Amino acid sequence: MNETVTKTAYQAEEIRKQFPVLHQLVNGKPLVYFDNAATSQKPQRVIDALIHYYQTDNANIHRGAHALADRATADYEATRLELRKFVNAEESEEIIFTRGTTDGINLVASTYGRMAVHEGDEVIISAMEHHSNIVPWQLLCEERGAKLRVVPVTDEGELVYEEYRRLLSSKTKLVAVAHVSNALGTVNPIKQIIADAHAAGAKVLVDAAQSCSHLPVDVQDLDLDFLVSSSHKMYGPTGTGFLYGKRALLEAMPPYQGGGEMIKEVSFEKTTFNDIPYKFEAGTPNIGDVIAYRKAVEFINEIGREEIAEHEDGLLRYATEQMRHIKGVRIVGEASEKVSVLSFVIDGLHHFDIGMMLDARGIAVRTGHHCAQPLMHRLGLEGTVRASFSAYNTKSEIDAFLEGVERVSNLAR
Ligand code: 7TS
Repeated sequence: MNETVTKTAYQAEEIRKQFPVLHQLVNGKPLVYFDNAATSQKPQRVIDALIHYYQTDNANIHRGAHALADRATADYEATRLELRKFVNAEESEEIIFTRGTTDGINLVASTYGRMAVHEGDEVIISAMEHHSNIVPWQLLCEERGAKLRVVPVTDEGELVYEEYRRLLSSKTKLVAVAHVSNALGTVNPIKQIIADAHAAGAKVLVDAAQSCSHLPVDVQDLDLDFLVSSSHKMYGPTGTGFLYGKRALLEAMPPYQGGGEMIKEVSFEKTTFNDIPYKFEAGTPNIGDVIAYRKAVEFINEIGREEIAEHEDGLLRYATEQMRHIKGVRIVGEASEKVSVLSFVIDGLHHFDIGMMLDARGIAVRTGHHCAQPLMHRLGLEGTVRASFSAYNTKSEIDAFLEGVERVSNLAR
């Protein structure tokens, strides 16, 4: 018997309809939103969930003895269950809500870091990290008398893998690396990075801020120790995100912040801490945004990450190919594995000016160092123009962008 699998065509136009913000004119032109690596737009269901919470369920969670508190608690915890599935964690207690990626990295640096990193130890990061995956480790290393080691990158924007292997040693306590570079779109070989770190006896934190909404991430398959991400880059609200940590590690770690919710019993003599995940969720959390976050995950799941990745890859390939024909344009970041980010410079023009001229045509991009100054320094640049694509972007938007870039580039010829 022949089984035919029919795949439905990707419906970018249908997906766009779910995003009210996309349907507007900017400077008299239809908005082309290519600043998705900074933050993605939100589908109507996320906005509705936020309004619904404040209109009908607003209450503090885990403590009230009334219907509203029960509903809010159930919805808040439902997001944790959804995220457990999303990253394939073994248990939902391994998902900790944070304010976002930065908060998650600081949490791990302040707790696991202080517990495991001592004088003479080493923490490895890469030269393509976002500042939020550099500075917390720098602070930790300074405090502990430890050394921060940096894996260099090639001109194409890939890790120099042999150098990573060389840096790993029994002194390495932690490797903290981005799954995807926000400035270049490089996808790092995290499975191999994790396996090599484990062989050296080190734990690994993966910064998935730029990958979660584009690529499947399976923490058990990766045997990952810590994963951090932000809701707002995954079609969800700002102000929340999550940390995944292996149960044994989270249980061994000291608390991050002290306060309500994270305790079992408090007396002036001794406080006993709550179980995970609550041990790391001191104080009233960002309830409404966490609740709405589930709708964002649901949106991604409905389309499918493989489908989203394939669509974005098509856009990236098309845009990259066409950009090569535009005089004066130089693409920055030519890694063999990339997702959704096209960084470039134009000879004779400052990136800020390019951004302003594109904005005048309704095209939103980011310009500058992208919070990755050491990477820009390595590449000999002050900054780039970055276009970053998402599930709702279309080929005709790329065409509008290409026309804009060509016009802008012609000004310098
Ligand atoms: N790590 C990476 C790889 C990121 O891209 C970002 C944000 C962060 C960490 C920090 O995330 P936050 O949600 O805690 O701020 N990146 C960007 C960007 O590329 N443009 O604006 C923010």
